[in-house]
Amino acid sequence: MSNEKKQLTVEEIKKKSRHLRGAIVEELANGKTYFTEEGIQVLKFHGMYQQDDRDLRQQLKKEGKEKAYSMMIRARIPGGVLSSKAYLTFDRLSEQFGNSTLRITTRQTFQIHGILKKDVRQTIRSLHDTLITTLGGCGDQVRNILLCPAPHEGLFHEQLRVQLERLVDALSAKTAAYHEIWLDGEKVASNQDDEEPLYGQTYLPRKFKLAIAVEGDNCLDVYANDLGIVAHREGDVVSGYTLLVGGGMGRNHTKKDTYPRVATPLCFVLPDDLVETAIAIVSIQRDYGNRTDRQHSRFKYLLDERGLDWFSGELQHRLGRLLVAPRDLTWSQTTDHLGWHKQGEHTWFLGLPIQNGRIHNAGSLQLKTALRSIVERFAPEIHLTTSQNMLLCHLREDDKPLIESMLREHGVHFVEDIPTIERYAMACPALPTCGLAITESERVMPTVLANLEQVLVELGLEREEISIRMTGCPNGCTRPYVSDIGLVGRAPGKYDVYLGGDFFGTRLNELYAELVSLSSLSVVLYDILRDFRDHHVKDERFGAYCHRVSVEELKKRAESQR
Ligand code: SRM
Ligand code: SF4
Repeated sequence: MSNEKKQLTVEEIKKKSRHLRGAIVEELANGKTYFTEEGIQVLKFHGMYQQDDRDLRQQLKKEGKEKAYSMMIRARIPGGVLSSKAYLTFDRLSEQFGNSTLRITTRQTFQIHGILKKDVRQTIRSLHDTLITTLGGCGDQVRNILLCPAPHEGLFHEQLRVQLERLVDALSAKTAAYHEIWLDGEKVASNQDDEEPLYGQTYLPRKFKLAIAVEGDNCLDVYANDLGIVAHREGDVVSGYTLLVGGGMGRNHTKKDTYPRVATPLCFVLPDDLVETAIAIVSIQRDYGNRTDRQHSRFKYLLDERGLDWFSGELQHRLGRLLVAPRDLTWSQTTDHLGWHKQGEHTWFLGLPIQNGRIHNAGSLQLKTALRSIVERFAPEIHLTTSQNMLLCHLREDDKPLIESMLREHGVHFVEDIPTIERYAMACPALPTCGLAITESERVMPTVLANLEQVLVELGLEREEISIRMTGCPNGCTRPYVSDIGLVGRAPGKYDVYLGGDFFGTRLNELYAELVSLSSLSVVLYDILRDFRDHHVKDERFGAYCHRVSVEELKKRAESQR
């Protein structure tokens, strides 16, 4: 019941907010260290979350003090591409106002944690000066749109970038509230519906995610998106797109009717029809998506409740034409773009592995300092990847040796220096910043990987490409349900283990073991990895092996050995 009340409240807050104005200006001026619940909901649309340091919570409570509030600010960086100037601004702001770290997210953008309420406006202004917005970083609207980050030259990639811009333009919130509140302070007297032609007063029932992948290479987990767009190539041009609908990872341990879902192929569209079709798809979710139960408001539930036939019919009706059948999709790679790659005739890009996307200085690893020096000196364009890594682009061949030595001097690891298991690993921020975390994730991942690496070395499997993803709760922020091994926080210190996913991200994995403690994780995985080593068929990957043998059978085998 209280759930229902809360959900209705979010809808009411949106409606009352006059296109995302709410009382933010007044709250910014009230001298308090935190925003009200109403303010928090509106601020999400502006790209920020109110958080508190969960490491300090108990102690502060004991001392009768207020929580250590701060804001996490998430930018919107379509396709993850930003200028060197913008990078240096993020770097500076994280030092000046944040917790001195920068976090690359699983959706190709940056988050800065730890910004005090009083510094939010200055942070947003500085980002705006380098053409970065935070509007649309979070909230019930279309989120940062993903695009394969490889900076390849050529018409095909150029066409994808243009298409991305068109989608961003068509699907972004148009409210003037962002400018009014954060930038010029001028009130644009408008409360008309035409201020938001697509979203109206209440925006979408929930977040909505899009990604554009290149046929054959699912480097960005296109199946985990509400609307996945797969570009087909003919010669050096885009011949059209296959659209996939209804992907999403979020679930809740206590609500059985919530579940992760991989997107379903829907139709094929010609390049000129893509934007119009995307708008129509988003508008169906806007009009029919569940607005009374936020646990059931994602697009995937609308599709499952009404069926794909209903959805196709409604879409055809809105478009005024029949849908064309989707093309068959085959995936042969999930490139992470790490290492040195030729970009054009005279330029290179370097993909750097960034553990859990966290850019910081810690002991002998002076990653943040190294990147700052390189960006200042060589001004590369920066591309962020969906696996929390970073590409330094447009580098000159002659500069390669110096760049390498600058990175090495600062203890930065190249892809060839890290264990293969680390290369394909991701962990979400979880504690101490995430208000929804049940367990640790990012902070314990290095230990989990070190233990697992020992097992892999012992079994001679250290070169095996296995994707492993950890989260501190079932929401699925690192997309753990489409990886070979998913570790999902279930209770303090305990994780559910999922197996049998697909390295290419096309299939959900299945629950293998529940409530496993951190120290037992590698023990639990040892026997299965050994069986895999001894019995997999040629070229069969770990996830595919678990799927073929079946997770049920693996469980039985484990039980019989107890
Ligand atoms: Fe997420 C909520 C972090 C990608 C599903 N996510 C959160 C919040 C904002 C917690 C909150 O609501 O208070 C987390 C902030 C933690 C912190 O301290 O920074 C958070 N999510 C992240 C990031 C930073 C994880 C990371 O390791 O990079 C990712 C930011 C992406 C971005 O730039 O926009 C992130 N989140 C995802 C993904 C992956 C994706 O989109 O490809 C998912 C699964 C896909 C999906 O949406 O279904 C995801 N996050 C969620 C959910 C579950 C939504 C649902 O349908 O139930 C929540 C909770 C919610 O929305 O109620 C959530
Ligand atoms: Fe927080 Fe859960 Fe997302 Fe991790 S998966 S960042 S714990 S919401």
